[in-house]
Amino acid sequence: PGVVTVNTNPYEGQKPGTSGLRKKVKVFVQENYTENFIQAILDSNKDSLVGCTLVVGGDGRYLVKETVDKIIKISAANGVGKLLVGQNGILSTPAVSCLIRKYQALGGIVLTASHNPGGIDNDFGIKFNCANGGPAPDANTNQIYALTTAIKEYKIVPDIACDISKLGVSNYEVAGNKFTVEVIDPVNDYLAFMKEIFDFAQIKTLIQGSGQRKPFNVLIDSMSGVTGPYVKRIFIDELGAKEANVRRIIPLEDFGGAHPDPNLTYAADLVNAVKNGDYDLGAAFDGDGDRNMIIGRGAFFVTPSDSLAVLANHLQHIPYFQRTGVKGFARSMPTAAAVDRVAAATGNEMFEVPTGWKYFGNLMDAGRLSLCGEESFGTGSDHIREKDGLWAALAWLSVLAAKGQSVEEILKAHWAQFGRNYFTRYDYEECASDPCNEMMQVLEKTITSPGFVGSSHSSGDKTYIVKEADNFSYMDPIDQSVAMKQGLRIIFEDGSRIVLRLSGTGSSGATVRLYIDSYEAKNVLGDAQVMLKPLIDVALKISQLPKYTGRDAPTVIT
Ligand code: VG1
Ligand code: CO
Repeated sequence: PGVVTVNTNPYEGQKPGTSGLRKKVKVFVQENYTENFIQAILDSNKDSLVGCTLVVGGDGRYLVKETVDKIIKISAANGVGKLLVGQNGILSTPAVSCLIRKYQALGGIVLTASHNPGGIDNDFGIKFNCANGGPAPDANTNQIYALTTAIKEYKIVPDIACDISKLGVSNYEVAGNKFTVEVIDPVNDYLAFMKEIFDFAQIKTLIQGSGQRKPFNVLIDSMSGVTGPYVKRIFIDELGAKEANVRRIIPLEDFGGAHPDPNLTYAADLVNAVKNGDYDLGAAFDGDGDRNMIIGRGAFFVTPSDSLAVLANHLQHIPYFQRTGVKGFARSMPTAAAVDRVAAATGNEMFEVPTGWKYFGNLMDAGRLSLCGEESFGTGSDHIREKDGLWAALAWLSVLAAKGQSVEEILKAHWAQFGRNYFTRYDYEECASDPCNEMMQVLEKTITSPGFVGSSHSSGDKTYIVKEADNFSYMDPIDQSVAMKQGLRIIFEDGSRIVLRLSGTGSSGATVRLYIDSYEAKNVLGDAQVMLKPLIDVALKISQLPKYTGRDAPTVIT
């Protein structure tokens, strides 16, 4: 087959956000829109492209298959040596990361808009991951963006027809070079890796019950996202769970019309099922399989910040960490600081990075970070370079098996030992962009003005005195790269924090995220919404959020 060069014009706005380029499907289907972006990704790797291997797959949403086809044709034309493609275009984000590392690929192209709704009227996304398996760092995504603004042509081999529904290897000759597409089982390599990391026999005994212990009844919800086939193989085929222990395990192009985001709002039906049923643990994953929500019996909710801290405190129960040792912990800035207390107690290094998994990669590559997480239902370790929903559920089951306690007992023991960081996040989704940008500008000015540090703010019988306030910036300790303007922070003298930032993953309008974190050493059994009410009031007052957004209530509360 022959290479064709197609003239094209740049599109505005192909700037990757927190995690890749995410837009409405109708944006991606514009003539050459997707082709331009793929060519820019390949051009950003020009020096090592010829003969390289790339991993390609996505979360099963609408447009994944068509886009895989375009990637095959454009890769062939640009000298790529081999593509590893998930069957039917299916690969979870953590599986892509695993495959890139295992097969020493140059990188991977992940087709997902994660937790955003899918289908013809909803979102699609394209993300590039590097050779370490992690999301491309800012320098690389900036370069990709720059290339999209100047693109004049792309190369394609229109005549390659590769059936990605069938496993196997197809070889082509393109301009005298060999080009190979290998369609692989999406689960095999990932499953093999999970079996190295965890003690499957121990988890199976927990789930099936043994002698004096009754079966530990789980309810695992794939939310019609990509984790379905992984959940089936791992939980049913390997760990002996029953069909009744899993839900929504067939990936659907529109996620069944649902919002594949594992939180209390969008996974409310799982929460209700666990609340009203005889379950010891409920877990849900997002569209692309990197997020997780963990709830215990009676739908006892584990905040992702607490989940990170509990796992940090129990890594010795997981075979992988018995082998590698524990090198350090990290969290994103808005994530509650519960894990910091575990780091202090265990003498581990602790890092605070901006929002987005790409900021953890360098620390892992340098051997300084074993476990990290984000408040946005992301937990993971240095086994790969993405957050990993299924890994988190298996990590929890390992801890539960080793401790022989319930989720709630483990949390309560944790709070008794370390105190509790109460945390909540308010999301105001799809607001008008201009007033939100103005709000952030005005607020930044307010909190960085002379006199703001030291000022006191009251609500009810609580008074908070500002100790520090800024727009968070981060210097990577490994390569000294700097990320500026990562979120407005107000830190009070008692350690409580208010954080405000605009989402970088939405596809229309602005989403405002308000994060509240407050520590209590003794009073650990309260209700987070009640405990944090005064701070929330202070945050709404200082930011004037209701005025700027026109909203008197958030879309989602976590
Ligand atoms: C959100 C989360 C962030 C996460 C990112 C990607 O970003 O807040 O913690 O890393 O999504 O997750 P933002 O910019 O919208 O706040 V995923 O599962 O969408 O890849
Ligand atoms: Co995701």
